[in-house]
Amino acid sequence: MSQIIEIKVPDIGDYADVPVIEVLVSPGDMVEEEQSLLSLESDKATMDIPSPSAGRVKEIKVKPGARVSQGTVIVLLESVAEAPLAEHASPAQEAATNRPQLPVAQSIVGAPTEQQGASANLSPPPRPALAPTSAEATALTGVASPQADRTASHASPSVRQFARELGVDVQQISGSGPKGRITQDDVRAYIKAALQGGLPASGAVASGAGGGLNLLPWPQVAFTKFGPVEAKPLSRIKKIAGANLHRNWVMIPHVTSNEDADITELEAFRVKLNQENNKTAAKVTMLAFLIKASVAALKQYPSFNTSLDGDNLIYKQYYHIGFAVDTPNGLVVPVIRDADQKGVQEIAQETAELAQLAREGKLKSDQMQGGCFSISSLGGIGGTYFTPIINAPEVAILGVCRSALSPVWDGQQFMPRLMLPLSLSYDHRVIDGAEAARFNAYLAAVLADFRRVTL
Ligand code: CAO
Repeated sequence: MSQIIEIKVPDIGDYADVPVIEVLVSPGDMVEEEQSLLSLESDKATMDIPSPSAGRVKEIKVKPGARVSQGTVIVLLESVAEAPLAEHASPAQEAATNRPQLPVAQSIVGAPTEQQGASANLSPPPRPALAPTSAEATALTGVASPQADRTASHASPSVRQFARELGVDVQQISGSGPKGRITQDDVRAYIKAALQGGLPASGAVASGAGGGLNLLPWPQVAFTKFGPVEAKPLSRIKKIAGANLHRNWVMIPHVTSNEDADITELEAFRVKLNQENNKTAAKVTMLAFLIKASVAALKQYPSFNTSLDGDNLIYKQYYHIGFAVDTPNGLVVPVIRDADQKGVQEIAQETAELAQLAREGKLKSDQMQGGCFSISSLGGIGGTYFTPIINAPEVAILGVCRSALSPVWDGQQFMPRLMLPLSLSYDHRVIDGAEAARFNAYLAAVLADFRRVTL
């Protein structure tokens, strides 16, 4: 005997008028008890509404975009208790049936978040919402995807629809909007990266094939619960630099190799030069020597002066060196063009001018383009070693910290030597560890005896 059941939105806590963002079943579908029927998304949480019993979907009463509250009728279900689901269900339905019904609290580990807090009040417990059904994931990849480790993504219905139209799994996208919300630009950036070969097919993650990051959503913390706070927007430079740094950190397999260069003689020479210089000449800086020494090392080890382009390595025959400048608005990297054709004094003059323009926010975009290799010098500030992030599409970056007098064994005794800590981060897809150690050793040798630059 079959009967028609009106399925209504259950108690969803304090939420009302919550938008339906996805209807997960169609009329005629067989569903099992607890199978998700549709997804709702409030500004705090996403949740799936499960079917209270097994049966066949007779009619769907809501469409994506409709707003529902507790008690709204969403589906008419013909209960067919005796119907053997396995015989009736299509493969897609089976896959959808396999969609895990974990409460969010179970699917997210780590510190509790607002999202978890919100979810915890919901009854029935919300699902790891809005993951595409297994059927969708299968369609994308051809591989059925266990989703027990999937977590909720935040995106508006229009962004979800946009992503669906393009065949993108929003679960794979990191949101850059408020509270980690996924924007249309995030979807576009994801597709762009995927097209450039930087990302795996979206299903590879779900299928456990080893690609992608499959990260938990960003923790949503109500900081005001813990004390007074003030929200300030990130500067434009920070936003742009942050997105670039993030991409570079995630997409490039970094290794950092450290070395100490004995700059005792070089520093004495630098000080002497500055004493001799007339007042109009720019101060000769350690940075200018480092740029010149880096050019010598790039010439000696040309694989450091390359960029990856698919399966090709582009070897550059020019030497444009970028240097990081710390400005009130964030980090920028102006570029000294043709550093191989310039003297240390000229490089010092140019770095000073570019750094000044950077601090005044007056750098033109062409003054930040075309770099082959970058130097990030924290020497004037302090530190010993650090891990600079490679400035893609370059393949290496040199981090420099503060030089310090150290006791160095000369074979007979310890001598006080001025040692400069160097940290070379390199793209391990392009450069091997031994090559990096050789590059560093060569660079240190040039800095120890700057006459080697002429070789
Ligand atoms: N060890 C010891 N002292 C150093 C040094 C080093 N490696 N490098 C510079 N100094 C000293 C200089 O001798 C100078 O001292 P005096 O004022 O007594 O002459 C002082 O530090 C300032 O140095 P500088 O005027 O030569 O400037 P700089 O070349 O060190 O720095 C610039 C220029 C643009 C690199 C710097 O201003 C800057 O912005 N650095 C920060 C870069 C950054 O943020 N990197 C992190 C990016 S994250 O990867």
